[in-house]
Amino acid sequence: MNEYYPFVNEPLPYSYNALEPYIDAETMYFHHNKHLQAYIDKLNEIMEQNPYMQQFSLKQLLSDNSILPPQLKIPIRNNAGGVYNHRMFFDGMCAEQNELSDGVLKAMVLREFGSMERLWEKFKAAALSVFGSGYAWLTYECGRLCILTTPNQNTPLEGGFMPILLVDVWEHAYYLKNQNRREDYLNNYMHVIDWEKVEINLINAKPVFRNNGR
Ligand code: MN3
Repeated sequence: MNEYYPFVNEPLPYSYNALEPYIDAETMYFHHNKHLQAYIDKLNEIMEQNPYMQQFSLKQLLSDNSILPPQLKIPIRNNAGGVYNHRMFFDGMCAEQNELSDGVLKAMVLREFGSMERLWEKFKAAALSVFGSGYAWLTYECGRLCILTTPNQNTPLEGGFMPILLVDVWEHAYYLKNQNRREDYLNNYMHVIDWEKVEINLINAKPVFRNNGR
């Protein structure tokens, strides 16, 4: 995926109806083709008007807001966040149910949560606890897995946490199929998590800047 301006909305790695019956084609189409596209268009517009920003990657824009002029801190957080979060969300799902196989991630989950079921319970509880629009995340930081939530399009990157899994709990992610029933959506989402991708994200997790502002 292109990490630098100009950003492009690349096709999903599966068809719009691939995640049915868990997530419907209409939701996937609007989410990818309208919502993510709007964030990409707006981010490109900001970057076009502020050429100095074009040297930074998407992750860099989100990891250290001291590189951003004051008037761009919120627009970049919202729109670069909207691009980063949606790309990771769509990329982290797959049509073929897959279970986490033995490996580095499973070992960490068992050590820190006791079981996959316990991890999921805690992750789901976090996702249900988000007030309004936002995300629940599984992140990696300093050798530990950590579940956290963010409002709006904020990312854990600005806190130095490296995301490996996220779920979008904005209502647009589920309203067409589940209306206000966020828990139904989460129970469906569980079936389309691409655990192989989550493990790859863990293996590749490293700070964007050497000090990461700390
Ligand atoms: Mn969304």
